[in-house]
Amino acid sequence: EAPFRLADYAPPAFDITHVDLDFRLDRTETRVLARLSIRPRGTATVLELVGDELVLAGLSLDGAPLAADAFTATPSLLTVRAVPDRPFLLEIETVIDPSANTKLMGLYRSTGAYCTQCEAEGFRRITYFLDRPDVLSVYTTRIEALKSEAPLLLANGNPGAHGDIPGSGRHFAVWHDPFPKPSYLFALVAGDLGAVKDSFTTMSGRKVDLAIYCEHGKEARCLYAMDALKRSMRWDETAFGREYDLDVFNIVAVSDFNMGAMENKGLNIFNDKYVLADPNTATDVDYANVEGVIAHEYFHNWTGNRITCRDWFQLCLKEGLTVFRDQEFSSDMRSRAVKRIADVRTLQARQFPEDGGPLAHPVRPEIYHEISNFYTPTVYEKGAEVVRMLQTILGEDGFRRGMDLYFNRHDGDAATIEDFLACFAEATGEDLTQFSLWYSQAGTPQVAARGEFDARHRRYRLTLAQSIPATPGQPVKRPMQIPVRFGLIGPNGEDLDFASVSGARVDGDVIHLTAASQTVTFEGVSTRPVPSLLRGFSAPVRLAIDASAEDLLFQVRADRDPFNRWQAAQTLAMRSLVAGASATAEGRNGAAEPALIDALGAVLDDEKLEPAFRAQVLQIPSEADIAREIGENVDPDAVAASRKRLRLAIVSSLGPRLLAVHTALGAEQSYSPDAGNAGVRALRNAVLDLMVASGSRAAVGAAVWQFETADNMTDRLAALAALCHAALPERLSALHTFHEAYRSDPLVLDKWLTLEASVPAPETLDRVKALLAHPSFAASNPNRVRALVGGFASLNQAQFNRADGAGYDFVADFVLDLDRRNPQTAARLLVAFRSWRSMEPVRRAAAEAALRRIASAPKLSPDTLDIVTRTLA
Ligand code: HT7
Ligand code: ZN
Repeated sequence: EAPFRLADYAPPAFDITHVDLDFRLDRTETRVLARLSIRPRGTATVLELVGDELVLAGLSLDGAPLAADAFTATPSLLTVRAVPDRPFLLEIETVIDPSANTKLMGLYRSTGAYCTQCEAEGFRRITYFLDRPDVLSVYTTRIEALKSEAPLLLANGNPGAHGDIPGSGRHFAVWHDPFPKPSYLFALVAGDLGAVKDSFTTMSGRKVDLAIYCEHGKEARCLYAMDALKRSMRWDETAFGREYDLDVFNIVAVSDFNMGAMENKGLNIFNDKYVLADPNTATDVDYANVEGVIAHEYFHNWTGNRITCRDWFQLCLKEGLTVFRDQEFSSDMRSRAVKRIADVRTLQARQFPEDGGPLAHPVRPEIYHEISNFYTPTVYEKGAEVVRMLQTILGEDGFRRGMDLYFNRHDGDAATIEDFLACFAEATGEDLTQFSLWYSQAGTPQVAARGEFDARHRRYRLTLAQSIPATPGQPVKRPMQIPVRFGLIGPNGEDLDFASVSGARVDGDVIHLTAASQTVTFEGVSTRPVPSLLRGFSAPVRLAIDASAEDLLFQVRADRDPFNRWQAAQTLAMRSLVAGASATAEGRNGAAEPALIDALGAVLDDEKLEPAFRAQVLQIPSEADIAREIGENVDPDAVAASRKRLRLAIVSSLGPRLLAVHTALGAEQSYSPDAGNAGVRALRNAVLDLMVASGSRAAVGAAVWQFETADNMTDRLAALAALCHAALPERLSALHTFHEAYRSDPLVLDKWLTLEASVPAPETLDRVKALLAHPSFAASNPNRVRALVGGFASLNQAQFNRADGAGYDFVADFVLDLDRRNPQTAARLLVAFRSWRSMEPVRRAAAEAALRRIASAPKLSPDTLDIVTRTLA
């Protein structure tokens, strides 16, 4: 199939101003009557509407059935010849089978209900349409269903008429959405669901009815999500001046969902994992995720729905911006520093490997084969970083002025990145030409920094050089505008003043690096500074700086930027870990860097620091982080050994202090998911994890005791995870107990599946294979698949990357099997292979063989074919 290219964009030849949908729901034979009010934009006389696995049951134009020679219909295309050159009404009847829809795109059944997923190209599985985001229509939806089966009938917009259909046992409801929207935002839900209801009064005094629907019996687990929704609605008013616009806002939680959630206008549909939370079943991280995803989908109402994307190349216009907005929301709700560290960890763990591997693509891609493979960390997380840089460059006020102009100017539009940037340029006078390269150049820039202090002239010179690696289709890169937030730290920990600066534009504490190399000269610097660069991670780059261990330790103790305190500790740890991995590979024993132990000890003991921050510092880089840093010829066994050894060294040096912190934090008040309370648990559990890793009997006993007596899922799971991560025999009965306790709660069992899959032991692969046949696993459910197979491939580095290739073969076989039923989820699993070229030769060959086997399999879906082809390229 030919790819889609941004350069080929052409506006649609027709508008569809109104869409009137009539659904007669049936589990296997749902009839959809679509009345489309179509208006030609130009002179085209042939109308082509796309479909996907559709069956056409009727077609008429302006009330008259079309003759057989006036159209052709295949499951994927309806062509109507000789349409009028004036507005006309096309009526299309299609028949679909929701129960057979295992792709979970279009209309399908989950949680005993009918539900839909239309982004990106699911609407074409409901009716033939101009299924592209620049066709905006006003929708009216009538739903008819058996009342006993589906007492609840929901669609986008505001509720209209509803009633019984006498003598049939059926009823109907009509919904009208006055805001023109693209088809990907269409949604319908029908079923028998429980609900929690509330209301919200907007800043202009309008009352909005709120409801969250879920499986009966789980209503109490929706209360936190409801609270998060109301806080999100208020926050968007205060932070961005954005008010909600319909009379109702509904959320439905379903258990079969390909992604996290979907922002359908007025009717968000969620993976239940991001709605349901109570202390016994959800961890603190789950609570934070629920809050973040509820906010994210709600914020899409303005950034995505009121202003949508012109085409799918512009996906980051709504996703990067909305991730930025949800990150800001969570920062305001919780600790800003800790949230930033968590977000950067995610970016580095997910986006950096993508940007450095065969699947690298620009934040705004310019070519794609299968759009559903572009819901990536680059589009989302790097997209958010680009918006954050814009804010750093323009300042908070300038950024807000640009956003206001964007909302005012483009409300109701299907917009582009150019439209977006033009608003900021106009509102602030800033030239964003060079900045816009962040949208078109893939690859993580490397910034090398070198400082030189001239005591005699009280001068500090900082040389910054950027280089951007080649990525697929982009061999050569141009220098970008990189905002480097900085401070020059003096001996007492305060930032030093300077009299003047030259060599780069410097606004306050931001250096604008714009050339390949620039030397910034600070005059009037009283003493040798320790440079603190990229504060708050002001740009998504890799910083290479030849800082001494002493300077890094000083930064951990004294930097006034908490992010860089954390970063300095990570850098110290990473140096030890990388050195340790090469030592292991060469048959030597590496030693822990003493400065690292000092740094961790200093943070551990510093009670002025928030516990959640101290917990982040204690979490040294993961095996995947270390492998990424090593970059080539990686031996995952050596990496695992190095990490294990360093953790043992930390415990052997800091043991009594770790124990003291654990004991001091022990007496906790009753469970509350708020950030402060969660932070205490995070620190205590980070300490426990380290102590258990040492294998000390007392620590293992403490973990078992915590597992057995905890009154909340966070502490219970953390104790179990510590036993699993250390592959201790005590894990076996604890895992069994855990499964027995939660056997009827699939979301909790996902945690169990992931822990089973993450045990770093050779027998894990056989256990994972056996679990595929366990009654608690279902290959039809994406959450179960991601928990077990995804958990194995992404969290168990040494076992997935086994030297005998059995880990690769297992995942490849699973992907091939799943691909026949749910190609999107299969393709996403396959992404686990993205760093195969960085492995040592034996593993590299085994991974390549598994990938080639997939590539040559017959009847691969376009999704999996696209990922495997690019991964091998
Ligand atoms: N905008 C949503 C995207 C989405 C999606 C994409 C492809 C296949 C299934 C999907 N479900 C949801 C998610 C978001 O809010 O970013
Ligand atoms: Zn989104």
